[in-house]
Amino acid sequence: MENKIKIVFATGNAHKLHEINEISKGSGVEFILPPKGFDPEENGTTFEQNSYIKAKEASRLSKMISLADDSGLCVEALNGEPGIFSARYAPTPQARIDKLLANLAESGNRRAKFVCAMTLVDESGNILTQQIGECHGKIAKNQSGTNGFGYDPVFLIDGYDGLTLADMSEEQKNKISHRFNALNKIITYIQENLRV
Ligand code: ITT
Repeated sequence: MENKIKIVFATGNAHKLHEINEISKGSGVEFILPPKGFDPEENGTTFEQNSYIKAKEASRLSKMISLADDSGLCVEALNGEPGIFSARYAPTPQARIDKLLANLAESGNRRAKFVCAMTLVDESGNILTQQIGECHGKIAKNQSGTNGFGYDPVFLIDGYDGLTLADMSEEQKNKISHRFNALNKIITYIQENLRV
């Protein structure tokens, strides 16, 4: 029986937890939800700061090694918006997509990237490592696909022939996403330093 290391994943977003447990399958690491009462104020000004705030709060509550993911969509023609405000851009996932498409309606430049900043802290909240993952593409004119979450139905990833992330299977997305790129580096750190 594999002896897994358990790490708290500091999130209230079940989609993220599902994706990171899929990406890390077979690595010897299992991510679990934070204790009840986890509700940090994300008042940082960068993805890195907000991921640290979340990881630190999870370790304070759990007294365990904790990882957080702060992520979002940065659109060139909107000066990087919605960025760290991606989850708060409008009240519902569909309203956020509608607002994004409306704000880009007149723009000839639809380039965008997803960014994921991950911070791993020890049981006392000290930073062990911080890693960034990105994936690049552009915003579709119309939404397509039902997989994934958030802005996936309007994100056309470079090199995948007009497919949005929501058109792709979960397995495909999890091999190329910003979250995959950040988590891979975190897993390597854990395997090299925390004796999985
Ligand atoms: P936690 O803070 O509790 O982890 P959250 O959803 O509020 O959950 P963030 O503050 O990091 O997380 O905001 C991330 C938002 O960025 C997310 O709600 C989506 O709108 C968007 N996003 C991030 N990763 C995404 C992905 O893989 N696909 C689509 N949208 C994504």
